[in-house]
Amino acid sequence: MSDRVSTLAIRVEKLSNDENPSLDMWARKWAAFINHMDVNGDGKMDEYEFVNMTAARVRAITESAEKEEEIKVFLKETWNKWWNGFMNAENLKSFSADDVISTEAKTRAKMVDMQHLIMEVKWSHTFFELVDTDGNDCLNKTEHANFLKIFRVPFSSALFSEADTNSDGAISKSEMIIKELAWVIDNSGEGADFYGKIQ
Ligand SMILES: [Ca+2]
Ligand SMILES: [Ca+2]
Ligand SMILES: [Ca+2]
Repeated sequence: MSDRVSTLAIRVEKLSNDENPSLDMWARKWAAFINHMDVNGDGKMDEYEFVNMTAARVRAITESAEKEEEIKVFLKETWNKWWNGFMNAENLKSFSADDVISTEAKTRAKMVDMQHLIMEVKWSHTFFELVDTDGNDCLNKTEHANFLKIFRVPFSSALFSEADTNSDGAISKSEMIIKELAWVIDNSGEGADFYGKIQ
């Protein structure tokens, strides 16, 4: 590589980071999420991985065929209504982290749509209720580990502490919902590790 070319490469890299500091966070969050959900390792999350395999993990944790069916309907609806729209596809089969990263501005704008935010609240609320086995409206470490297992994320005490915003040793429903919303819409590090430690 000539000096001129390598200087240019450094400049381009620097420029892109300076111009859009949020891109890194967005990219890292989505790379981590898709990587966890990509069971067959083809670099994409397909509909079967998102809907059926997630529902199967819910069944394994709750030991309930009824809950598996309920969550399957919810995930299918999410895929059809939101992911088709975000990816601008009528019959979306799969997408990669790069697809979400390259469409950041448009996708981010669609995600702050009020109806989408309502769905996100329902999303975190639904998964919270599924894993709050003792029904005390708080998640202990075992229950939080089960939540993470649904998304194929290994549990760690660090993840639990981050989610437990007020450090009272339990994750309340509002802590859960606020962190999940932050993961979806915030540009800063807030909620960034909600679906596992980002790289
Ligand atoms: Ca895959
Ligand atoms: Ca509980
Ligand atoms: Ca707490």
